[in-house]
Parts: sequence; C-alpha cells; structure tokens
Amino acid sequence: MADGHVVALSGGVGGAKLALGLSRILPPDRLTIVANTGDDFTHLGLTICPDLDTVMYTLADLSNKEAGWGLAGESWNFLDALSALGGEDWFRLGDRDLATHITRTRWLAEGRSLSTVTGDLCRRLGVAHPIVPMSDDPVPTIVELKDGGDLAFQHYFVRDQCEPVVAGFRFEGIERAAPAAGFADALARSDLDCVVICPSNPFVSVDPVLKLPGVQAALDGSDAPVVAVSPIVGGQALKGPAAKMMDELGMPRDPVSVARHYAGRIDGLVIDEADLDSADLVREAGPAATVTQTVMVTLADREQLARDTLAFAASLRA
Ligand code: FO1
Repeated sequence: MADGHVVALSGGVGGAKLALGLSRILPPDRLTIVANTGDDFTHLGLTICPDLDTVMYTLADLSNKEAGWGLAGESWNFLDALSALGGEDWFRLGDRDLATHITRTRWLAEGRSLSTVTGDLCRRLGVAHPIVPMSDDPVPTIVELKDGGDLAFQHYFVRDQCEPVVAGFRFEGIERAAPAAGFADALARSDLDCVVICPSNPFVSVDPVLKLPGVQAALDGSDAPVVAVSPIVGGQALKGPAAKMMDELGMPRDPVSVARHYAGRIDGLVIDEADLDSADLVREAGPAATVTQTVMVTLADREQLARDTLAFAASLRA
C-alpha cells in the first residue's frame, strides 16, 4: 500500500462502515473523511447533520450498530415528552444524541464554521481521524417527485419512509457553495494517493459531494485514481433507498448502472462477488472493475474491504 493520503467520501450507514475500515488501517495523517451534508436540516430549531454524526459516532465506536445512526445505549425521554406535548416525533432524537445537536447548534450560532464544529465534536468524542463536511455552506438535498412535488430530504427519507416515487434530485445553493477547506486542501495534496467513494447512495450521498464547484476539476486535475465501491449488491442496496431510486429512475438495479452513473468521474469500481457476472459489463461502461467481498458484517470485513479498495487504487495508479 502506498504511503500517500487517502480522501474518503462518505454518506449514510454504508459509507460510515468503509470509513471505519479505512480508519483502522490508515493513521490519522493519511486519511481525510469527507461527509455529505445534503441530508442536513433544521428540526425543532436544531441543526442536524446526520451523515457527519453517523461517521463520527461510528469512528468513536459509540454508534447504534443495529440502526446505523444515532448512539448506542440511547434513552428516549425527551422524545416521549415532546410527543406528549404534540411535538414532531417522526425524526427520532435520543437523549444523548440531543446533546450533539444542541452543542452543534450553539457553536454554529457563536459563528464557528461547520468544519470547526465537527473538529471540536470529534476531539471531544476521541475521534482522531479528520472528518470534514463536504462544505461549510448549506446545500440541502431536495427530492423531486414524479408527481411534480418537492420534498426536503429527511421528509422523504424518514417522515415518508422513502415511499414517494422520485424523478430526480437537486442540491439547493450548490452553485454558491464551496468545498470545505479541509476537503479542498486534501484534494490538492501532492501526496494524494487516491479518492475512495464509499458504498453510499450515489444520488443523494455522493453526487452532492462530487457536484460541489471545483471538486470534479480537482479530481480531473489529479493523477490520483478515484475508486468507488458499489452500494448495489446482487440487485439490492444493503441499506436505504438506492435500489428503489434506480427503479424509479429507470436504471437496472446492478453495478453497471452505478458505473454508468459515475461515468467519467471514477477510474475503478469495486463490486461484490455476487455480481461477478457484471464485471465485464462494468468495464465496458468505462471504469476498471475488481471483484471482492463488499458486504461488511464484521469489523474484519470493513478492514479487508478497505485494504482491497486501496490495493485496487494502487493498481490503477501504477
Ligand atoms: N433515520 C431514520 O430512518 N429514522 C429516524 O428517526 C432517524 C433519526 C435520526 C436522528 C439523528 C441522525 O443523525 C440520523 C437519524 N436518522 C434517522 C438517519 C438519517 O435519516 C440519515 O439521513 C440516514 O442515515 C441517511 O443518511
């Protein structure tokens, strides 16, 4: 494995799993984890950053491993009391998790950037690896529905349980947003080894990051390979609505669709053994392809996929 710097783009639960695997095999000075902030929203007056929190809690080993989000050992007294008052309880905020949202909201109100707030939270939670938001500017994902309506991301994802039929997505304010300094600086490093796109939802977790002004140009201008891990395995998304979205967008539920979606933006795609038969079709769609186990059940699986992904990137750089 080369000794340069790795940038990992992560969103959602699947992304955090591989981010953890990478953090277990790379020291803090060789890894920058960039989290999607398109899922962020203001709820009950609090600034909620789900993908930042999921990856931060996961690296701090504090996360609720069953749900993939929120904290382990959570209690729900606040939510029960809120519900009794008729408050919005569809977005489940645990008592311990609430401390993170209240602290982030207060620090942002004091004028700290989201990057600074994230760094301060990580320090307090004992996370050594740098986690940065994709941008310090808000870029909320709007889900455009087939019936013509729009939904804020969390209303689509949690309140409406991903049931509405999607027609597309937009990222509000992205034209005016800038990559966070920690993200842009990592891409500009002369020792950048590779960029890993974790197995996150391509449409709502990865596209917001890649479509930020300047990001694609930085990737195109670098000889560091961009390697994505397919979030679709055997026709299914292991977590979340990626496969349902592909159905609704008219794409087959397979890694070839992922390769086509990322066409021109990735050098390699890591696919699961269940999709071995798709490897040549992926290659015809553009990127190099490697086949390995991408389903991460154990910690060892997370570490092994991280090693396999970095080895694949190294083979592309050679
Ligand atoms: N996801 C849910 O499906 N239901 C919830 O009630 C929920 C609450 C929640 C609270 C804090 C947080 O950081 C994440 C939370 N998530 C919940 C996950 C969130 O919707 C993320 O956007 C998804 O993980 C997709 O990235």
